[in-house]
Amino acid sequence: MIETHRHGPVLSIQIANPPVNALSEAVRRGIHQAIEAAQKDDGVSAILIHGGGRMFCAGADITEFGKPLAEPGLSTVIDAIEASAKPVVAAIHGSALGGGLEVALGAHYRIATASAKLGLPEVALGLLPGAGGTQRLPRLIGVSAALDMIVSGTPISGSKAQELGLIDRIVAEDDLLEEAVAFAATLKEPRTTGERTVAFEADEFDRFVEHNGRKINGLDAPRACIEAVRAATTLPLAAGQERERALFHELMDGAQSRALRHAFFAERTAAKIDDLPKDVALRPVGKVGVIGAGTMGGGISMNFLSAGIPVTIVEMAQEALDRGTGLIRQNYEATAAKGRMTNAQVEAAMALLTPTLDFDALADCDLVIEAVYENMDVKKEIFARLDGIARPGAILASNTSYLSIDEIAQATTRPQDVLGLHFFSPANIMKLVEVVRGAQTAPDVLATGMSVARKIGKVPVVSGVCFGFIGNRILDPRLEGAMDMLLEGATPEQIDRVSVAFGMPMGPLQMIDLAGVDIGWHRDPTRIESLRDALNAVGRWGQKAGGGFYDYDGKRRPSPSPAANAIIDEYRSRAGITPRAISDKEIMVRTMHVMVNEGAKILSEGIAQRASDIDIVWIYGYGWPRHTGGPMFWAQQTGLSHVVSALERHADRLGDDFSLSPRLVEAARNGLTLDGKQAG
Ligand code: 3H9
Repeated sequence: MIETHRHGPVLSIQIANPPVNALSEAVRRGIHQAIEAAQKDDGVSAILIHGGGRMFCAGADITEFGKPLAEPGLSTVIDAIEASAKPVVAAIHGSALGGGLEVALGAHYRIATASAKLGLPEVALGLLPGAGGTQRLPRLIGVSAALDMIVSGTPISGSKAQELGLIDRIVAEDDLLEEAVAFAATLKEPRTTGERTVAFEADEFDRFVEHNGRKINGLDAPRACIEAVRAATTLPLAAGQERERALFHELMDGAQSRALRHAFFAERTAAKIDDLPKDVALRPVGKVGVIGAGTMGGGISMNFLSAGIPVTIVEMAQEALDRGTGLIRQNYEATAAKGRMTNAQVEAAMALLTPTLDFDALADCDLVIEAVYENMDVKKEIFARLDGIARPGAILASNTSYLSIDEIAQATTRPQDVLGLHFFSPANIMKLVEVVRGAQTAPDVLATGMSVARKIGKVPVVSGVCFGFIGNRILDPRLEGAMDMLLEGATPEQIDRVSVAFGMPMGPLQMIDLAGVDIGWHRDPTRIESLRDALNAVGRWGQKAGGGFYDYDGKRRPSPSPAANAIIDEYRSRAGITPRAISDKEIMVRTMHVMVNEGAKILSEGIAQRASDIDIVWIYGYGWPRHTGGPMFWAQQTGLSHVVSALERHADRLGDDFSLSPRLVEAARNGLTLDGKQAG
């Protein structure tokens, strides 16, 4: 776990714990012993700490969290580094994250490559840097810069770190070790960060909170991070660290951190397909075709262009093609205007795009993604045509949100090459891709679908075939519950408020307004068979039309709509329903608990591989609050028996189609998880 070498008077300590050099027990012990031994070795004048493999160190070993701590703790190790009578240099390449950066902060000098990533991402796990990071970082770079790094959790580059005073020298990666040894050999004295005091302005904390209030509202960890940094300004190191430790343990025991740690591992587990051999060879994807230059097709194309993969985009009419291409450019230019892309990068991305009306231009693509509107006949026709021209071995994907990949695959002579790649809107931004596995999808096609999605920066989750796959299948009972409650007497604001208070970015009705009330509408204003029909008939199609369940101003901000409420009232009385008061509790059950029930059904049908995959779908595709861990984790934490009894209590209002999932009931009764394991 630790390798030590002598380079003349310099002792190098290499962390060798692949893949990420996490600071597990053996690593901590190894560093500690090496530092102690070096103190007694007269031949050693300085010490160098660096990481083997692709990075310095990704921090504490997260798999050890929740277990009793084995000595020495990380703080003990880092305090020993700082207390070393011989100068200690940290040489950083790749990433120095969390406890990894804290080790470097304990060192007396820091050298890094320009592209190294230095960060304290603990906040993303619902924690704070618990091994001195909140105390030493502000002593080095000041309060505001330290708060930025600690509260956002976003890493900075080596170059930026040098500007801030966190890094002493920048060195090319190939020369890192050699230069660090040479530098260490010149050092005479240690230089301890802990002895410094923090310079800050009286209103720095208030300004930070004011500026970041919205982002950190309702979250435990950012608040604790700020409090810990504040302690650094008033207390000496040891006392500050004590405060930091107390806050760290409070967070670690809290529900939010448990949920965020679950989400971290859930995301990585989602990449694994249980019944696929690990060594399945991937198909090469060097060129991508996209059919349809609408909002979805354009957004999907952008992901590939941004990753440097050429895209041929096909439309039926020149006007639609021009509009789609124009929108792609406009999106890129907006990103450049915000400083998140250079103009040269915009041009480089656009240069990879080939817009065409010629379907045959897809002949040399390795992957073709169909992104036209949801109509099975249209999709079948496209796939049959594609079958005639795509090169053998090309992967044929549909971006359908609901329709059967198996039926689409049957329109080709090569169903083994067909799968679903379901992107979420806006497709250039939302990170989720449901990779839909048809009955005949070949293992290498599935594995390539997952790999390509990751290559373009997405979080892929495998789904089996069912109406709506994982995400939309679970969405349906949620939307149905919301619509039914409107008819029974709740207002849109009341229903949505419950979801927003829970932490969702918007409620179910705001979501319908965003997606378009008219999605799937028959377009006959005289045929009014549902509340949606009633709104559509008068042009209340949602945000894009300035009104749906809500009214929207020019900035698309919602306000309660007297017009919509009148339509709801009228529809209700026509349906002969007497309005009643509906409690927030009932809204919770009919918009949230019903999702859990549907999720359990999906699990027993084998549509989702595991409960945590469903969590990832909802966190990345629909904005489910990450700090609750996703719907299935949340249900487990709430208590499955509580979920079951709440659903049972409201069963007579959940519609004739509702049934309790036997898997859910059984798990609740036997104290199991939704994956059928013993609940811990
Ligand atoms: C901390 O440091 C607390 C301290 O302040 C105080 C303590 C007292 N531990 O992401 P990848 C695994 S909190 C254990 O696919 P990449 C990961 O699960 C920590 N395991 O690779 C995966 O396993 P598997 C603060 C870890 O190249 C494998 O390594 N640090 C850890 O895309 C590869 O990971 C963080 O929050 C860990 N710390 O990304 C950093 N990290 O193959 C968390 C990773 O079995 N890590 N694994 O699925 C990351 O952000 C990314 O992993 C990293 C590499 C950017 C490093």
